[in-house]
Amino acid sequence: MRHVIVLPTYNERDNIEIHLRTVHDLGVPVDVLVVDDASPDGTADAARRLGEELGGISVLERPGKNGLGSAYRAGFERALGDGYDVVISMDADLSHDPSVIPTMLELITAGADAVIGSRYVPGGGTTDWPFHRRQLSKWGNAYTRTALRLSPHDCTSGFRAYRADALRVIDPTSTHAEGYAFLTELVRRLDRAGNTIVETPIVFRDRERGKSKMSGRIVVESMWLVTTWAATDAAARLRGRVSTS
Ligand SMILES: Nc1nc2c(ncn2[C@@H]2O[C@H](COP(=O)(O)OP(=O)(O)OP(=O)(O)O)[C@@H](O)[C@H]2O)c(=O)[nH]1
Ligand SMILES: [Mg+2]
Repeated sequence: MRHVIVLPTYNERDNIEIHLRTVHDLGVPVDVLVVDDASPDGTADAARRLGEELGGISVLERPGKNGLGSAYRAGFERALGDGYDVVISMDADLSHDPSVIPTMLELITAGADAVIGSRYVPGGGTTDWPFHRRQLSKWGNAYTRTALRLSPHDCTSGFRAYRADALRVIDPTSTHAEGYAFLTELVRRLDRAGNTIVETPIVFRDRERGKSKMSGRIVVESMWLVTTWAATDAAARLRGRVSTS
């Protein structure tokens, strides 16, 4: 089985080296595809230098900042085109602990189509986040789960592993979301396509270095898209169909 981590980055120079070294030191055979949006702080160059030293690291550079959803679409397209069997996604700001990766891969081997690193199952959580961020994430997830009738408790976690064949069927390149709503869009599509989605607990740490790219605009996008999808689902149910659009 060939594994790859798709790692979107924007101005993560202070985090990327420690992240890539930690992944390398895990001793798990996994490549890394850094998807960088021309970070002005030189993140892409730092990743390339580490690639020369450690191997197994490639950098997909895009001309400018185009959003997390778009970075994932480009990274997943490249990873699927390159023939990997398992695609892992995670943030590059050290919020996601790479030591969970072996558990995720074991769960895929045991039959899961997708594994979500979840903050909202027993053993999971968040540390250091200010009160308002914790509430936003917790209630945003509760709304998403209820409105879309999804079983996972954490639909916006970016730390995941996917069986490549499951991703191919739902075609991530045809998604639309600009921000982290992309993650909900994928869970919804995976669920509607009948995939087995399991959760494994993660403790999410707030970033210590670099700036957050979270914005009011992408929060509004997420709420708007979830509401729109819920309405589409309700209309489809009335017609006796399953909606994935
Ligand atoms: N290529 C690319 N990466 C991005 C973009 N926006 C965010 N990222 C990266 O995506 C990962 C997750 O970002 P987010 O969690 O949405 O934002 P964040 O800046 O980490 O903010 P916090 O939620 O406060 O941690 C990080 O590695 C970011 O550097 C973007 O527009 N393009
Ligand atoms: Mg982050």
